[in-house]
Amino acid sequence: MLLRKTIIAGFLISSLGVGVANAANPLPLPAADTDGDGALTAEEYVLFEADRQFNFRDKNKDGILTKVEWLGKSKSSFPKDVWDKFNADGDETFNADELVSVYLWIFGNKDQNKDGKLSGNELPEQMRAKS
Ligand SMILES: [Ca+2]
Ligand SMILES: [Ca+2]
Ligand SMILES: [Ca+2]
Repeated sequence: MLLRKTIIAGFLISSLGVGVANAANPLPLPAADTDGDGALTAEEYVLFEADRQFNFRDKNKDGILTKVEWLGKSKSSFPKDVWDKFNADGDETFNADELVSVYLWIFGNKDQNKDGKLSGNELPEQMRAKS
């Protein structure tokens, strides 16, 4: 099971790496929903999304997510606000702990009924199961 997850993760990363429309790629819910119950727990969401975003944003693939890489070309103030809020140690990089905090926070915002899971309309649009 662990090996299978590793393979799937590797596949996702390599396929995301060459795409031009990374952020817009439709991501099937099953990729993140590791226990297959149709909902995402905080752990499922954060592990999947933090990993995906890290690989997407680490442009020079040095395994370090710098402030410049995090901010990207976005014109909105959101990435900057997130950076200021979660760069706990005040350096110029987002480490794994900080990134996990970011996505836990985003998870909390998405979990509107506060049941600890994302389901139905709470899921990111591209992760919603087709009905
Ligand atoms: Ca699940
Ligand atoms: Ca980097
Ligand atoms: Ca930091």
